[in-house]
Amino acid sequence: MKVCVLGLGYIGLPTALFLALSDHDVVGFDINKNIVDDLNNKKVNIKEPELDKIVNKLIDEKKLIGKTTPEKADAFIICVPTPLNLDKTCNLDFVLTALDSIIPYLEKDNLVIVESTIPPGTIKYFIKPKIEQKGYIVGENIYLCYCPERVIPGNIAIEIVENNRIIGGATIACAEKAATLYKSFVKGEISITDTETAEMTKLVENIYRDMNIALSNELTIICNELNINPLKVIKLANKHPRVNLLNPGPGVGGHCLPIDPYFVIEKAPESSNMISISRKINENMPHYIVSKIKSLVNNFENPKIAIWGITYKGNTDDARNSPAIDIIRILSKEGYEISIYDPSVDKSEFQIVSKEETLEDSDLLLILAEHNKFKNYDYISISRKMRNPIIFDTRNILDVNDYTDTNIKLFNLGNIDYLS
Ligand code: SAJ
Repeated sequence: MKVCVLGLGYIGLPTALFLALSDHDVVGFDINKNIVDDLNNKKVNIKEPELDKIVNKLIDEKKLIGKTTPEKADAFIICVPTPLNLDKTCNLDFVLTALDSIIPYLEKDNLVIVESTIPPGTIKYFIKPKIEQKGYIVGENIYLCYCPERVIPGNIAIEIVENNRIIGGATIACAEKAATLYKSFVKGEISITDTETAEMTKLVENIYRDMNIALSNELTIICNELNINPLKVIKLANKHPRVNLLNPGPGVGGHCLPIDPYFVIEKAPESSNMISISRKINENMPHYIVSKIKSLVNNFENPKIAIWGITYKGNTDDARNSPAIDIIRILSKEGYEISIYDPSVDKSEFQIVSKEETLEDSDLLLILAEHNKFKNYDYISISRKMRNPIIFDTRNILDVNDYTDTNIKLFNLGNIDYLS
């Protein structure tokens, strides 16, 4: 097939690459000329293992080309962002603009697929009518589907092939046509359903995760109040064969978990109780962390805080909606002297300095992302470079037992209200 992938970001670019690897002719379209030029110059501008190896070959073999205008194709796959509006409803502008941009090129029997995360009903009430306005009949002479992705950043090259996928078709014929395309590169199970079920399922997956983390975060606050170590409680509870609590942390970031729950809340605000409360708990975690930081440094005059890791989780360069950014903003607003180190981030709105520079005259080392690199450092020699050797490891990457007989005072979310 000839496939036009719209949006060359974290999802669109790998999708374009793996379709081209499976012998389809792929046009990667993006409104950003720099991204298109990068692709044509064989440059992958997202930090994702394995992709740069693939892109060279595909561009050389002319199986993949980047363009700033769409063109005629057999299938169109929309992979553009769906951010939150200020009122926390879904902003469909990018999806609808992408759709408008392909409508002049649509031909009979084309397949149109949306992969962007969208509220339930979007395909039925927004996308389908726009296509049918042009005289097509969905399911008869044009095929329309919602096919959400499930890949985790950092492991996309493997998960895009191996994960199970859902295909929501406007009709069964639509879903079957899309299934044929996805089967060309997906090894996971492909389940066919209707568009609204697929839209809701995608959201439920991330809501489940957000609520699970919220429960761990709330238990952390409660246990610390009761002088019980929450990390020990969670570890022991997870030994039950049917319990799987996720890790508490400084908050929930990225472009999925902090956003997707609101796409359900906007459709059923009166009934979305647990979903809303979970969001509030996770959104409050940066404030909880700051309150604990204050109790650690407030005895010092002009305390200096070394912040390590600003990404939304470990081993990514992505700082979108990172709780670390919230923590940095709160600390800066309150006048704390901070300096920031993150070995995986090249560009940031904040000044990033070397790890040595952050440690100089510091009173607290605050770890906010679980980069593997951080796990292998020698914290005994690191602590010697600090003015006060206090570490607050919000990601539980260091083992408290390794530091009991050292000069380091190591706190994590398990012992922040007392030293265990
Ligand atoms: N987090 C915790 N505790 C945990 C796990 C995560 O605090 O135990 C935090 C992370 O630090 C991060 C946030 O939650 O700030 C989200 O991280 P994540 O690893 O759960 O998810 P993402 O956003 O990187 O990717 C998710 C994935 N969803 C699921 O695993 C259900 C991915 O599969 C989805 O494709 C992706 O969202 C998406 O695009 O929807």
